[in-house]
Formats: sequence, C-alpha cells, structure tokens
Amino acid sequence: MTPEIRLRIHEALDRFEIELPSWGFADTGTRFGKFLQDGAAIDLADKLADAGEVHKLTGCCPKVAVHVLWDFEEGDDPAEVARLAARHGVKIGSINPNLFQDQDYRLGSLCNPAAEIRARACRHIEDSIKLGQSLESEIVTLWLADGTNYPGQGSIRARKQVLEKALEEFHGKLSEEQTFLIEYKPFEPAFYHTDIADWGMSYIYAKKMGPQAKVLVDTGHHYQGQNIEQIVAWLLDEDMLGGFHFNDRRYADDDLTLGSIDPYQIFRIFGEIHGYAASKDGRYPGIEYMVDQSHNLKPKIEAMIETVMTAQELYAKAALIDFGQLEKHQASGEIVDAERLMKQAFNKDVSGEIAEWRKGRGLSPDPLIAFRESGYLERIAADRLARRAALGISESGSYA
Ligand code: AFD
Ligand code: MN
Ligand code: MN
Repeated sequence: MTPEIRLRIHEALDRFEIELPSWGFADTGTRFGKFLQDGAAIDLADKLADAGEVHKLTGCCPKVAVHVLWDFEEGDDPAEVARLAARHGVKIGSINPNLFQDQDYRLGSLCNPAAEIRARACRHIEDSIKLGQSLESEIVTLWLADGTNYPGQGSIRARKQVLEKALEEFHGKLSEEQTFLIEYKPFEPAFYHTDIADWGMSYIYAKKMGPQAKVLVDTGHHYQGQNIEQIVAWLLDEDMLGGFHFNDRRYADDDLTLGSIDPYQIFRIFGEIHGYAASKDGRYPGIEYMVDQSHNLKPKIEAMIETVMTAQELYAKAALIDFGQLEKHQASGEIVDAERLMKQAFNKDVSGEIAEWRKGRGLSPDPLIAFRESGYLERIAADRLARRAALGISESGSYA
C-alpha cells in the first residue's frame, strides 16, 4: 500500500476512540436465562479492571460507560470510583440511568400515568446528571424503555407531551460540559408502542430539550432493512449525531458483536462520517463511539477485544474511500464505478497497516492473541469463582 494510504489509516486510527460498556463484562443473558462465565465481572472494580485490560491491549478504549443502578451502590463515593478507574488506566465515560427494572415502572417511568412515579423517575435522571458531574463524565445517555403493550393502554400524544416537558427540565440541570444523548428503539420491552421509537422522535425531543442534546444511534435498534447510514447522514448534516451504541443483529436488538453479521453496513456508516469530514476540509464531528453488547455466549473480554478490533478495521477501511472520485462518478451517473469504489475500499486488506500502527504504540499486532497469552483470564477466573461461591451466586445467575 502507498505511504499516503498508510498515513490515512494511521491518522484514522489515531482519532478513533471507543468507549466500553461496564455491563459487557458481567454475566448477562436473555429472558430465558443466563449462562455464567467463571471470569465474568462481579462488581464495578472487576469491570474497570477488565476494561483496563482491553484498553491496555488495544490502545483505543480509554473510557468506560457505567450503568447507574448496576454499577453503583447507595453511598458509593464517585471520587473513589474515578480513582479506581484511573488505577486501571481508564476513566468513566457515559452515565446510563436505569428506568426499566424497578417494580414501580411497570406502566412506565417518565411517561407513567401516575405523577408520583414520573417524579421519582425524574429524580433518578437528575441524580444521574449530578453523578456524571461528580465523575467529570461529559455524556448522559438516556434509553427510555417506556411504552405500552396494547392499543388503548396509553395516550401516545399525552405521553409525548409529558416526556417533552421532563426532558426540557433535565436540560437545565446539565453542566456546560455535559451532553445529553437520547437513544431510540422501535420495540422491546414494550410491544405495542415505544415512546422514543425512532430517530425522528429522538431528534424532536433533543431539539426541544436544547443545544446540549443530541441523538444516540444504537445500531441494533432498527427494523429489518432500515437504511441506518441514511439516518446517520441526516443526523450528521443536522449536527445532531451524538454517538453510537455499537452491536450487530440478525433479527432485532440482539447485541451480537459488531460486524459479526453485517460488516459492510458498519463500513457504510463510517463512510458517511468520513465523507462528511471530507466535505468539511477534514474536520470530524465530535461523536461518541460506544459499544453496547451483551456477550451471552462468547467469552466476554475476548468478545470485547474482537469488537474493538473489528471497529478499528472497518473505520480504517472506510477512511480509504476516495470521496473526490466518488463525487465524480455520482455526478456522471456512473453507478457501477461508484459502487466498485466503495467495494474496493471495503475489500482492502488493512491488517498490515493496523498491525504497524499497533506496534508503533508498543502494542501487540494482535490484541486478542496477546490477551490469550497474558494469562489474565485464568487469574481472574480463579479469583472470581471463589468470590461467586462466597456470594452464593447460583448457576441460574441470580443470588441463591
Ligand atoms: C439495552 C437497551 C439499550 C440500552 C442498553 C444499556 O436495548 O440499548 O442502551 O440496554 O442500558 O441494550
Ligand atoms: Mn443501546
Ligand atoms: Mn439495545
């Protein structure tokens, strides 16, 4: 490959940071049960250690997303959490409130018909915003599971109005450094309507909230056949793309590892971002690239390293699209040439340049192999097995 191509790949990798989800290291499952892994993280300290290991090996994951109710106990000292993260070479990234598990939220949280439950949900969001400030985190990501399961169960318009008002109030609580990302999802756990079901709803809510609110695109949160890169292009053009939750899916919100089902789609999404920057004299928008996956079957840390390596590879490939030449093909209606240009970039083998980039940063050319050879998993599995036994975590994954 030419030095110019090599430089483009290295420059792309230099700017590409990926946030890891704390929950991706812990035992997760489906509603049909969990398959426990000996080395799965038990508490936030474990999660930060595992994330730190992934960052140490990949060199591009300095931040860890936290889930407020899964990662923090009442009375936890945020300063101590920040110090713990620093000890593992990472820092706390996005704050994820949890309005979907408490029994009070059976009929919804921010959109619940009962004012006192809505008020309780608002307090949790405001506490999450404050927690973010105490952790010097700059991102709050709201995924709202609210919705209904049957026609007539709730007024879609009344719920929209109630939610708008709550969101506008949250905006006033943000510090200057914070951005509030509104994530959408067409269905699940609600199965008749979801109050924030698509990018248009997120966009409208974010616009009404204020200038520090943007849209979060979770790549699994789309109906089959939806053109996600078109949504990304629109949000980029409106300066409303806040970030991504990366995962892949075959059917719905499957939380499979990125690129395991449709790598070309992720490449095209990255192509929109590189193309946008190419149209802005190389200026890239500030976008939060975050993983959101549940590794129910794959070994958790391996799956996370695999995801990061795949994201880097696809981002580097998309950086090779010749946008100047593409514009010429587009202007002349040369459809086959335009598509060939995309496919050539997608099919480029960039593994050598990525290995060089890693070696230049003192990293192993293959972080997955380096992880396997490190003995890290064997060490933590022994420790965590003993702690599981002491905690009485049964094979069903719940505390005995
Ligand atoms: C679930 C939801 C959503 C959310 C994530 C973390 O579908 O993607 O962002 O949990 O709370 O995957
Ligand atoms: Mn998500
Ligand atoms: Mn999801």
